[in-house]
Amino acid sequence: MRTAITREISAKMALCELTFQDRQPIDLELARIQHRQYVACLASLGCTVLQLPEEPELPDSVFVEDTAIVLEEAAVITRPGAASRRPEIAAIAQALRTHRPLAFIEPPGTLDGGDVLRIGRRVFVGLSRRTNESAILQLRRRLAAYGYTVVGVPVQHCLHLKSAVTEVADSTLLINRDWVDGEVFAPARLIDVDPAEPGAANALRIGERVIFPQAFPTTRGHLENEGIHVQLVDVSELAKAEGGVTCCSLVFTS
Ligand code: CIR
Repeated sequence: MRTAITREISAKMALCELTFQDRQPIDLELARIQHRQYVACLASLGCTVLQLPEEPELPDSVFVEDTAIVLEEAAVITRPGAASRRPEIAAIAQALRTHRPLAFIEPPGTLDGGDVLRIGRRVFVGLSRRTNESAILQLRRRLAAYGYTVVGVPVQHCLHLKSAVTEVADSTLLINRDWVDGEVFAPARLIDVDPAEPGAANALRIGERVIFPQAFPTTRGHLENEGIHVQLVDVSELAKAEGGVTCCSLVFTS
């Protein structure tokens, strides 16, 4: 059984944090429709969706991935790198409390869940604008008890590690090697994004399928040529807030 925690879009999403993109008008109504379709997609792939209510005052609160790392043994509540996002964690900790024992990233650590890519017992953590060495050290100490190795990975030109690389099948990664070095993930098989679609590495694996944005048809072809089953979603409005498909849910086995 898989559970997916999601949260409804904030009425103030237009005031979201932006780092690598210019601000563009966001059609809130369309964003909400797209988000409902994303949630329906999760449900159609067998997830039990736990949709949290809107947090009207927290513009980025739909991007729940950044607030926690959920492993089988425990959940680590993050301390997001953008101060505006720190109030997002309270409701997430509340929602996760009944599913996992909780641990917390403490100051001066900052960490966004979008920087965390778990592959088996290895946990790769992007050293990004949002995530720092202190948080990586804290995570390493916490997760060593459960037998995980935590590896810091420099990323460039993108917001998070998972903007640059995600897992699309067992030991198979979709990657933009201009943004992250592929060698640290050896021996994983690497599928490259199309050079004309640099933002295409963010895919959300649910079992044997991958939720993937409609906006990247050539990379979609690369995935399908490698035997990956793709479930398309239109997330154009969420993308204007610098969000992708992984960031709108926290998926874990229950
Ligand atoms: C932010 O800058 O924090 C949000 N506007 C976007 C967060 C996207 N999160 C993710 O990809 N994990």
